[in-house]
Amino acid sequence: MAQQAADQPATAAGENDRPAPGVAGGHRKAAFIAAYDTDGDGAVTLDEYDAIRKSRFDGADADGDGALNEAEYVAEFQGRLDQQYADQGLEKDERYDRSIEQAHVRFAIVDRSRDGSLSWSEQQLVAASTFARHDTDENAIVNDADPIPDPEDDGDTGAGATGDSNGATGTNEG
Ligand SMILES: [Ca+2]
Ligand SMILES: [Ca+2]
Ligand SMILES: [Ca+2]
Repeated sequence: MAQQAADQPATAAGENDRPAPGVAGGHRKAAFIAAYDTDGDGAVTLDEYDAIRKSRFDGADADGDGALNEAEYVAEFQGRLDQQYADQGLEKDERYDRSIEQAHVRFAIVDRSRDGSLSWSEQQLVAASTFARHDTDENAIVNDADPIPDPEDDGDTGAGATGDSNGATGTNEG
């Protein structure tokens, strides 16, 4: 009864390789659905996904040149990070700074042409791989029917499929 939980619910510890609470939540389908299910039917279609991404992309494109430079990209990420910290009543901390650093690193990765500019088509490449990661039954809809290859809940899959380039494809998605 008075047992202390060994695993603290605090978000601050133990997830060093994850960007931040809920940020770009590549691994968690539920978070993905919550973030992109515009019409609230419990499923995320490609249309819903693209629409949100496009408006976010356009919103981040401060100078309106149709692409995101590193500052625009990081600012967009930072805006969402700030919101998450505010929502969770967290103070900015080391983890926050690290998340921002990671956003800079991610920009270098997603800017495939390495011209310092993230075009919408580059962004779409990232989006496609992120969506595909959740849409495990490949029907262009992410919903409860998609088996989760992440042994986080009951671990009956044992797939251990979270090891790929974590964060690298998470980019702007969350
Ligand atoms: Ca939907
Ligand atoms: Ca721009
Ligand atoms: Ca699916």
